[in-house]
Amino acid sequence: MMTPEQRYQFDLNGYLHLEQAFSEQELAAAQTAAERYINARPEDLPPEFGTRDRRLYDHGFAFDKALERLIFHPSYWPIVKEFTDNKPRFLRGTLLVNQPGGPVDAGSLHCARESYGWQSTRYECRDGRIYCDDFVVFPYLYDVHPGDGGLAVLPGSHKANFDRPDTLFHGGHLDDGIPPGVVNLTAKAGDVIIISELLTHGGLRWNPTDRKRVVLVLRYAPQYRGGEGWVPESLKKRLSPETIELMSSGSHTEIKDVIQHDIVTLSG
Ligand SMILES: O=C(O)CCC(=O)C(=O)O
Repeated sequence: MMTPEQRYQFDLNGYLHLEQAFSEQELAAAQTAAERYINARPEDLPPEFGTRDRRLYDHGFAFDKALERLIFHPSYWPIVKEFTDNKPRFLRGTLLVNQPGGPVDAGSLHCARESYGWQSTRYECRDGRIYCDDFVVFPYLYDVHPGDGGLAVLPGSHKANFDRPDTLFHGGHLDDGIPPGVVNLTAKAGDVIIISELLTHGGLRWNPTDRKRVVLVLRYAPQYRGGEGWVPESLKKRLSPETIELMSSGSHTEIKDVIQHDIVTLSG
């Protein structure tokens, strides 16, 4: 179950910051795996892996079991279940990296409502529980300090009923720094930030010249929501049966086996 505190904060803000969600061992294993991916020579990587821009590393979640395991992490597994009314589907997961010498530029404000239309995405509360049909879990593998840059959000905008006027928030451009009203979320290594895709958000320029930001981007939706083809079939042979099940689509009534477990351990 989500705690009342988590529910109140997510409903109010459209995001949740879980501090120190991972154990030291989990974090160290995830960091080692991410470094192995980031530092690999392209020719040494399996064909499904790679990066076109040194910012988004394809299918990062599948690179190593230490990362794949985070799909089910107990600190947010109850949230994944609640948001989807126990019918979740894991869609895909890249590894997002801002590194000195690589792409560090700002990205503009956006959200599912603005990109795909107001009908595209739902956020509702019923019977004391939250329903959210498009959300992202961001595990942070390294510290982000105030002033570094990174994730910027417009708190409460997941419930906006009007179009965002271009005259507000620098027209959504984040190149000139953080507009008044927009909040930079700074997470420490081992923290997790969860957002609704209805929350207006973007990335501020990454400022440090001696440190990188490494964040796993795990995307979830209900199992009956459409969409295929994000993950190549050939990648699936690397994945554990529990992950394959969570990635499968399903009907409005089917309950996946994996949902019966509070703690999901990868079996293969
Ligand atoms: O943390 C960031 O850089 C923002 C990520 C973002 O905008 C997104 O995933 O859509």
